[in-house]
Amino acid sequence: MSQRKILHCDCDCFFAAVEMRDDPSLRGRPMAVGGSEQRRGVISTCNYEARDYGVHSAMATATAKKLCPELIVVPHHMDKYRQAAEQIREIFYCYADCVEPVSLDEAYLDVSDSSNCNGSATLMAQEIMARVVEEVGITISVGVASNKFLAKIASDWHKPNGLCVILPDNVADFVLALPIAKINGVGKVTAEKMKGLGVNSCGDLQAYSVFELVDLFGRFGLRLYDLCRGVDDRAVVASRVRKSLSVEHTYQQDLTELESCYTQLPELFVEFNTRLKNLVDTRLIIKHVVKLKFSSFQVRTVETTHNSVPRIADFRQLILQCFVKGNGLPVRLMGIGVRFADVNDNQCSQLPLFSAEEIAG
Ligand code: TTP
Ligand code: MG
Repeated sequence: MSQRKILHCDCDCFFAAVEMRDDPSLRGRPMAVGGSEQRRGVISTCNYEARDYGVHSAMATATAKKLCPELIVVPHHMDKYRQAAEQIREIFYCYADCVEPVSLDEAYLDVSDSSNCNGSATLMAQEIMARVVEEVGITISVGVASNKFLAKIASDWHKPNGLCVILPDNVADFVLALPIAKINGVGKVTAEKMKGLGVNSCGDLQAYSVFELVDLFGRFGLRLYDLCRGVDDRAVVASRVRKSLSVEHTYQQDLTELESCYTQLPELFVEFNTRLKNLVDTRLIIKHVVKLKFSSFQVRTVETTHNSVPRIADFRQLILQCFVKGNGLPVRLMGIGVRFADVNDNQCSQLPLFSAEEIAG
């Protein structure tokens, strides 16, 4: 198998981050999201200031208040968390067709075949982090590695707002010192058993043969044999049909005129087409979309209902409409894309593959 490039992305203190975004007075003070003490509620999550006091997820709010009397506990706003998660997922889809959400705030991306950022997974990770801050207003940590096991450990390594890249050449060294508790599936009981054997790191575990590990840990022993060597062949499994496809670019120098936007369009269009062609051919287009971000950082989008594969002229028309909304402000980012229907939605047509003429046209 050729070297894969996997990203694991996990928002920092997700529910709490959304609450702090919407009420900046909560920033810099210990706060948590959870049920109230009076109703025997529990903490769903807390910010990093509260973690310094020992507060953590699933702790009774009453216990948390004992550890940290000044803790501010905010009730849940699930709609806001879902909306933020949706926005973040759309960002992921700009970098990978293969996105496996694990929970609201966490996903694996297989970017092995992505042409973004000249194929650099590290640059993609940096862009994703910056876009989540800018577009959603919270921070996310990203791990980059050659498999899911290492990528997940990496995303946790420099949390919060951290990026950790484990290059293939460094895997062997990295796992040698890796504490066994970092292995997903090694809970308290297994960890104790390992410690009893003098095993504290993955390096220590490597001294055991696969037979010995199966003897000691049953079926899990097979997996442990691979994991302690940094080996994990699990695929990233895309869990849903994507809802949209778009490409966008932030320009080093703002585009001050409509004409400059038109000049940049062909390059964006070629990239968009390349990505669209890579999708399976049963996808269903329902809308064409153009997004412009102006120098004021205001974002405007224009979309039209269309069942057809967009041509460059369609996007030119939408750019014109969108540019007007900026009241003459220069454009710092331009994006073009399409939205797809749900497979059951019958107001759409099947997406034909592009011909060379269409791309040229
Ligand atoms: P996590 O990613 O586990 O935690 P987190 O994002 O709050 O913090 P970290 O910076 O360590 O990643 O969970 C994501 C969200 O899921 C979390 O914000 C709240 C919710 N959650 C619960 O409601 N109960 C729980 O026990 C856990 C662990 C999480
Ligand atoms: Mg998280």
